[in-house]
Amino acid sequence: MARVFIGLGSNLAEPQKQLRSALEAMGKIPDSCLLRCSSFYRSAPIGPGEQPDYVNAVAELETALSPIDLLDRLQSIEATHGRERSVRWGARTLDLDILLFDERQIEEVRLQVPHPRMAERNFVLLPLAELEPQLLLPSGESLHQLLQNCPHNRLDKI
Ligand code: PH2
Ligand code: MG
Ligand code: MG
Repeated sequence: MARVFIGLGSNLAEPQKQLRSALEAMGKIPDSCLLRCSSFYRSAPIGPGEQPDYVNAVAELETALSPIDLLDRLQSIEATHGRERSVRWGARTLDLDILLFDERQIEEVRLQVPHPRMAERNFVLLPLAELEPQLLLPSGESLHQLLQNCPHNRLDKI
C-alpha cells in the first residue's frame, strides 16, 4: 500500500459541503483506505480576477492503486462535483490534487508528484504539517523548511 497525501480545495457552491462530500466519495475509492483529514482552512484565492475565498484541507489515503489510476478516480470525483476545466486557476467547485505518493517522483504529462507548486502554497503546507509535522519530501527537504520559505497568504483555520 502506498501512502498518499491529497490536497482538497473549493471556492464555489458551498465549499465546506463540497469538501465533506468529496471526503465521503474518497472513502469509497476501491483498494484504498481514507485514513484522516486535516482541519478545514479558509484561504485567500491565488489566481486571476475576483474570486471567493477557498476552503482547503489535506487528506491522507492508503492505496494499492497506481498513481494514474488514483488520478482517474479523483478526477471522476471532481467531475461528479460539477468541476469545469476552463480558466487556469479559476474558481472551482472541487479540486483534488495528489501532493505526495509515497517517496515517488513522477514527471508525466498528466501527473507531476510531488505537486510542483506545493512549496509556494501555505494552504497546502499548513494542513499537511497538521497531519505530519516531521514529514520529509522525496528531495530530502523537510516540511519545516518549506513552511519557513513559503509566502504568507491569508489562511485561517475554520
Ligand atoms: N487552487 C488553485 C489556485 N488558487 N487558491 C487557494 N487559496 N486555494 C486553492 O486551492 C487554489 C488557489 C489551483 O488549483
Ligand atoms: Mg490545485
Ligand atoms: Mg488540480
